[in-house]
Amino acid sequence: MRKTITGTGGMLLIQTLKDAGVEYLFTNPGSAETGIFAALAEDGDQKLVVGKHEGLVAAMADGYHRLSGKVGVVIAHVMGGSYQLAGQLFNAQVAGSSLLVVAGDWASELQDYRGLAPFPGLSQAESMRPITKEARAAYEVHANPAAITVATARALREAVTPPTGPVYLSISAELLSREGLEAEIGGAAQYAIERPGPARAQTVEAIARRLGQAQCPVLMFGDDVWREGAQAEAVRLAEALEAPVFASRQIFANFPSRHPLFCGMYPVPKDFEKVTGLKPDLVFLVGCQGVHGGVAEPYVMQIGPNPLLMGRHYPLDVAAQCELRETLGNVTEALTRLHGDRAAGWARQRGKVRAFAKLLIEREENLVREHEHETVVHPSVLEAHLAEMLPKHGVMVQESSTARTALLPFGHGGMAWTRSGGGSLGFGVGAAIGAKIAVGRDRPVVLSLGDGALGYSAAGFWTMARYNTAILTVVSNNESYQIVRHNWAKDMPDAKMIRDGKYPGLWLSDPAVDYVALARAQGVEGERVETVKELEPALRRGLDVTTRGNRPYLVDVSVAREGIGADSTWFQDWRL
Ligand SMILES: Cc1ncc(C[n+]2csc(CCOP(=O)(O)OP(=O)(O)O)c2C)c(N)n1
Ligand SMILES: [Mg+2]
Repeated sequence: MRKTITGTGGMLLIQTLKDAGVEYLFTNPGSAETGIFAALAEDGDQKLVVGKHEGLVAAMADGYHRLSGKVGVVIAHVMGGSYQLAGQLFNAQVAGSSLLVVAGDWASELQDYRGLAPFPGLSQAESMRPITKEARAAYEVHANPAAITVATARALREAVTPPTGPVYLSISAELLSREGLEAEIGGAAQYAIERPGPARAQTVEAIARRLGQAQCPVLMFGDDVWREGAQAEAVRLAEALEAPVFASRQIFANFPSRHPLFCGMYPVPKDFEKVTGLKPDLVFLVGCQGVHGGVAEPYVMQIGPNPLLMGRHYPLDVAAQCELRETLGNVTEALTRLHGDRAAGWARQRGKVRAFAKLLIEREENLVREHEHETVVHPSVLEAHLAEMLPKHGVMVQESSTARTALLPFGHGGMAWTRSGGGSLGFGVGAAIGAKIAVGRDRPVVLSLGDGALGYSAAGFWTMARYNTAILTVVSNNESYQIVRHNWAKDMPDAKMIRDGKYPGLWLSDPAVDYVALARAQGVEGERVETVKELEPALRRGLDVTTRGNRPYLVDVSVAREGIGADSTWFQDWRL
């Protein structure tokens, strides 16, 4: 129903958000948004979640969106604050997260520069545009109050329409606090556009025919499989085909990581052919944002609701923009219909695929056995403990580059899992808070992050304590930016720094950071683990405090450094 509303610009905005069902506002406030906060003080229906850095705030909204499916709404500050938010908005853009960022705007025709506002000649919305959905979804409202409600409804709709992504909305600070404005809002406008339907019958047939003819079809399930809740259908297709499933860089566990057909990361490794005797001759990408790197298989099919990144650097033989649940169901059904007896033989013909998947797990289990009696916690030993102890109905937010996870049961039937997407560090703490707000008290949330990653969002424990988001934080503390050391050695194996074990900028100790004290100073209790013996009791306490006690807790685990340069504690030692 349409209705006319009156009040300040801030009230019009808050009313529109409320009308759209927005419950939480993630924020770091400033004085260009006076009108918004004045409106909130009068209304008070929506829950504010305050973060002490904009990066945290954006990550909170993103974590909330990912686990709730709802739009994460951020009230941010003008240019200076918005730029501080940019690293995490970048992650949201890559991930395709539905976020709405609203900021006050000090642009004025009389005075073209004001502190914190964009430099003369630039506009705030334009400055944020490259990190919005498709690098185009940044809007501004300057003069017309009626546009506040229209632009907000439009931004919410943009954020959830495929390709989904973050939208930025700049609203004149003066309009936000001006009194006596009038605008229309209304349910009749609706906030969503109906999504694409299932693929056409002839496309389904073409896909099923080729899948059935392939000697070894490779399946890849992307994040739209998770978003559309098509994980069960993905499993059924893989099982009907007895086909190997690989993952590309993705932000959700779209296929169960402990399923006997899950074969690890794409591209298909060389030893796959050796172990299975099968040569992959077709790849079927389902709901993926494309592939990172090359595509080796000679035949490529891709389906999903978002065509933006389909076939950008590889050919497409069959491709369709469509929803996934019903389409996958239809493909599976067509397989048996079209291939009859042949279909029954696939399990035998590709029986070794399960052997390959099993080999990956066995390798990991052997690593655990090799290290379980050492005093220092090896990453594989931490992994094995987490795999055994974490409840299956929980959620893991991961921001740890070299922590191991092959043994953890993520995906359909196991834990929900998410990671940043864009790789811009500073995601973890905020995202875990948002995720916990989304899933509520009954589902445990575990944040697994590196010591390096933690440094980018170290002010977030205060938010955890303030709103009592009972998250178990597990730090893989190797006192270094370990993955960067590994990457440098891969990129320049003959460089002097690699030969001498001198890695500038990667050693994070000297002085060591006391992460337990860091959390405690902000209201979150925790403990440090230095030996394998202490690990299990500490994790048990952590799980107990967070689940039964409903309070956040941190376990800072000192883990062994691995790989090249593991012994190097060198740093450029100069001081004033
Ligand atoms: C915002 C940002 N700055 C810098 C980097 C580069 N970078 C990638 S991984 C990494 C180190 C991560 O260290 P840690 O979280 O301790 O994980 P580890 O590799 O030690 O397991 C850095 C600095 C980045 N990805 N994002
Ligand atoms: Mg580290």
